Amino acid sequence: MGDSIEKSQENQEESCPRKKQKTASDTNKNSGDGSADQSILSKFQIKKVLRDSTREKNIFIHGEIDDQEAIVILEKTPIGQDTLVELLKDSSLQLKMKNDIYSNYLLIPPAHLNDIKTSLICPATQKHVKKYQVQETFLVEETEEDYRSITLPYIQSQSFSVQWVYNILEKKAEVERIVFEDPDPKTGFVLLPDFKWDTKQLDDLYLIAIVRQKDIKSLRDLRSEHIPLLENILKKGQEAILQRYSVPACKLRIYLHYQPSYYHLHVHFTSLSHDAPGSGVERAHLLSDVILNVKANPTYYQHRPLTFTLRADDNLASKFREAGKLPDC
Ligand code: M7G
Repeated sequence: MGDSIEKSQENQEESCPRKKQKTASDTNKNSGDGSADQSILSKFQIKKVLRDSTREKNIFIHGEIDDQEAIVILEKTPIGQDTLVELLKDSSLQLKMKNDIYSNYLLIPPAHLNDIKTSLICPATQKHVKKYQVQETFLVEETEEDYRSITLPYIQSQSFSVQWVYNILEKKAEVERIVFEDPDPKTGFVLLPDFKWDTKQLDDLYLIAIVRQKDIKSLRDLRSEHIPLLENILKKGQEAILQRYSVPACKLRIYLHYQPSYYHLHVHFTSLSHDAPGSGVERAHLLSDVILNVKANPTYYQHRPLTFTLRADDNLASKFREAGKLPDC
């Protein structure tokens, strides 16, 4: 790990260029040369910092662009091992303190080694603002009956739009980022870098496999008929990542979220060495375990209580509270 993608991908750069993605928003319309995209953040009016982390070196900001709600996420990128020689040689150094054998410096790298991964959601909904705001969370256990009477009606009325998913499946967006696709309508999927990964280094490798079938909302819908689909994603996803990035299956964490944010079945592929958000036991379900569970019991995920976290301000939390499911929270 620590290798740059450019190194392991020298011959594939043509088929997978790292272009900035256009959004459907008028605000982000671009003249074709990317100039509108380049200046878009200068119009961003900051309203509130939703979250920041000195440890993760990121900040989530809520604001407006041309009267449209927007969220900007800034994140310092990891230091790639292959840039070290240049970084140490070509940066300027300012001494901050020295005491005996100990000294602190501020290193100012050349601009191209000092980039900040930047994500923009525009127009953003209130639900996006909530998603990124720091909030108290608590565990909830959802029974089969809770799913039917609380969660399902909630999903049907309030979940995030999955238009971005359809854009990928219909080749209207991120076409050049596709790493692998299987066109089979039943067992097929599209594998591509996740929104959270800038694809510059393998340390934080993060891809998602989006299934072609449109009617599988989440883990809860998985039954024995989906085993060929799940096995196909596991096998071909691993093979494609090995081929493209030279990362073997034993270095990958492959899982589904429950609850997901987007109710169109997708599988997360992250580097085992990357502490990816949402990879904890309260949300991540290993795909290999899911396959075994469904094989052992075809309706395992329909009947089994599932535990996950909810945020205090989440509308789903209010529904569980109203149903008397969160007596102490
Ligand atoms: P999730 O489990 O539904 O929710 O995962 P989470 O976002 O709370 O983890 C959806 C995954 O899709 C996340 O890892 C997102 O970063 C990723 N994602 C979301 N959007 C809107 C996009 C997108 O437009 N393109 C790509 N490539 N990935 C996305």
